[in-house]
Parts: sequence; C-alpha cells; structure tokens
Amino acid sequence: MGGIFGKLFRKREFRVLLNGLDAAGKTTILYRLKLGKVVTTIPTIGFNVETVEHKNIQLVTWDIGGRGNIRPLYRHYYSGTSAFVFVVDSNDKERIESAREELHRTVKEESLKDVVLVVVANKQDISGALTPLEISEKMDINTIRKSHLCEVFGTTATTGEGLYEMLDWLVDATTRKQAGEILRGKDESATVKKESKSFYFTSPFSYIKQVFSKV
Ligand SMILES: Nc1nc2c(ncn2[C@@H]2O[C@H](COP(=O)(O)OP(=O)(O)OP(=O)(O)O)[C@@H](O)[C@H]2O)c(=O)[nH]1
Ligand SMILES: [Mg+2]
Repeated sequence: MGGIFGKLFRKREFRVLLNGLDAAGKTTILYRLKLGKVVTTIPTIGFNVETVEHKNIQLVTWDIGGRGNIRPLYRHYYSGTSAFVFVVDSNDKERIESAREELHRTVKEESLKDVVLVVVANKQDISGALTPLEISEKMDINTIRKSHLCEVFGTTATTGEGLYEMLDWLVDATTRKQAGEILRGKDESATVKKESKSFYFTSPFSYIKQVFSKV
C-alpha cells in the first residue's frame, strides 16, 4: 500500500524513552516488559535499548541511566522520540521535588515538544508509597498537561502490575497522534491536547472515522 493508507497501515515503530531519577525502576520496567520477569539490576551506566512489541507496534525502548552525571547527555537521546516515560520511585519522598524539577525541565526541551508523556508512579507495592494521585499533585502534572498529552499510571515493576495499562494508553495515544499528523500532513499536537484523555480508538476503522471527523 502506498500513499496515506500505506503510511497509516504499515507496521509501526515508536521510539520510547524511559527516563527518571536513578533507582526509580526504569531497567526493571524495561526487562519486565521485554522478558516478562524480574531481572536483577545494577545502576545503568549509559543506556539499555530493547524492542518491545505491543498491540502490533514495535516499541524501540531506550532506558537511560538516571545518575546525575550523565544528565547533560540526555538530549542526545531525545530526537525522534514519540513517547516519553518518566519513572518515579513513589516511595522516595525525599527526592520527589528533584523528580518534579527534572520532569519539568525535560519537557521544556524543544525536541520533546510533541511527545506523548507518561508518568509512572512505580513501587506501588511498598506500603506508605505515594499514590498515583499524590504523585500527580506533587509533580504538578496539571501544568505539564498545558503543553503535553500526559497521563499518570501506578505500577509495580517487580510484579508487572499496571505496566500493560500504561502501555495500552501509550500505544493508543501515540498511534492516534501520529496518524492525525499523517492525515493532516502536519503536526496535530494542538488538537490532541484539547481532547478528552479517555478518547481512545479500538480499531483502525473506528480510528480513521474519528480522525476524519476532526479534519
Ligand atoms: N519494591 C519495588 N522495588 C522495585 C520496583 N521496581 C524496581 N524496584 C527495585 O528498585 C531498584 C532500582 O531499580 P532499577 O530498575 O535498577 O532502577 P533504574 O531506574 O534503572 O536506576 P538507574 O539505572 O540507576 O537509573 C532495584 O533494586 C529494583 O529491584 C517496584 O515496583 N517495587
Ligand atoms: Mg537502570
């Protein structure tokens, strides 16, 4: 298939970036999704990259080590990123402010202005951890939503709990956003932002109908 339909129905590949402070659980999430099990991690120096398939989409997922000394290098990884997943250790209350600063600083990067954003409130299994709602408030997600399509998910990477709900949303939101851009031949981010965050499509046809209804 060529032209617009070829672009819409070709096998899709998204570049996904996992970011966040050190020890938040990024590598645990990556390998839980890739291998379906917990791996023993050591702090990531540099990055891990793996392809995770979900809903017939290839997610080329970059897990960037969260140690402060490599943060200045982060922007080298941003270009071409469709979805940005910011992982937070919900039990690390002392560093929640640093996590907020890091997230707000990062989303201001020009090369990330069109990404779909997911904030993962990880380590929900630990009693006393901040809830996803508390993380949302402390991270000031409402401000982020003025510029980005953004959703918060509670997860426990070690058991896998919440990870697939997160991926479902990420894939649907990113697919829809990109297809809107293809159909319009331009960036559709402004339209996406105005929509209800629960507006997801379930099939290519209902999806095309929805997109055309907005053209
Ligand atoms: N209890 C609990 N521990 C978790 C969870 N997710 C990750 N961990 C643990 O948190 C520690 C850090 O996890 P990593 O995945 O290495 O963290 P990271 O974000 O990749 O860290 P850096 O590579 O240093 O940036 C490990 O001991 C994990 O087993 C979770 O959901 N619950
Ligand atoms: Mg790591």
